[in-house]
Amino acid sequence: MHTYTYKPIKMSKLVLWHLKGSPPSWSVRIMAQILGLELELKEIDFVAKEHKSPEFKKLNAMGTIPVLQDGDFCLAESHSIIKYLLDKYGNEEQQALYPSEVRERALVDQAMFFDTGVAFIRVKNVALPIIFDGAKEVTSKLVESIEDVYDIVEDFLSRHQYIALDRYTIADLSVGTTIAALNGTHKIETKRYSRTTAWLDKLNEDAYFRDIAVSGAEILKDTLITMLKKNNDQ
Ligand SMILES: N[C@@H](CCC(=O)N[C@@H](CS)C(=O)NCC(=O)O)C(=O)O
Repeated sequence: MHTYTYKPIKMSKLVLWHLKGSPPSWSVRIMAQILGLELELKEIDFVAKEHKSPEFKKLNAMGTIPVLQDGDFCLAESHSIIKYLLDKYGNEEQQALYPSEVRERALVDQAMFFDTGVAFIRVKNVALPIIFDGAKEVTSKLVESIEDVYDIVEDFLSRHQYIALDRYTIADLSVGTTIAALNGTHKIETKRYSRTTAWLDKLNEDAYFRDIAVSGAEILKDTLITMLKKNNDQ
């Protein structure tokens, strides 16, 4: 008689340090939903600067969120985290979200780096001075910098149906969450940015995007409005 050894699939608990009002955290959570992964969410106290504490910096010296812990493996930076989750846990069909064909991948990377190096910086330039430095308004210069991002997104979308290619990729996830956040700060003019509006509507058809990014953008917007009011009352 044969004896079989039962070998469970090895999967460590995935922990995500996040914040409900943080766009890069939304993109990681949506990616996890797409892949059917359960995340143990640990929310940090952003206003109390928990992300700059020595304890947190042991996880991520950059002092930014999100941070993923997969067993003893720790990774910061949402774009790296999304790629890691897809590489490690995505099935063959899901791998198409980050294509292997050289030029397709380059276009996805272009949009991902645009997100991390340009678009998301504009969210930070608006939010951090309001949260930490008592800023009393979103200046016209900041509004211009947001419209500059909308112009770039509109241009990307004039070349392809989605942000990088003619199909949905991980870049839509990253840029989409950033644009959802910016839209909460400075509303996208439908007529001027018709392609961006239509693309965001398409992203919103997805329940995961709606549940996490749209509700997260409301939380971020409410936080900023409350802080602006407080800064102006002082
Ligand atoms: N490119 C990074 C940006 C992460 C980031 O800046 N997160 C914000 C919160 S939404 C943060 O931690 N800000 C604190 C800081 O920049 O000091 C990513 O995609 O993970």
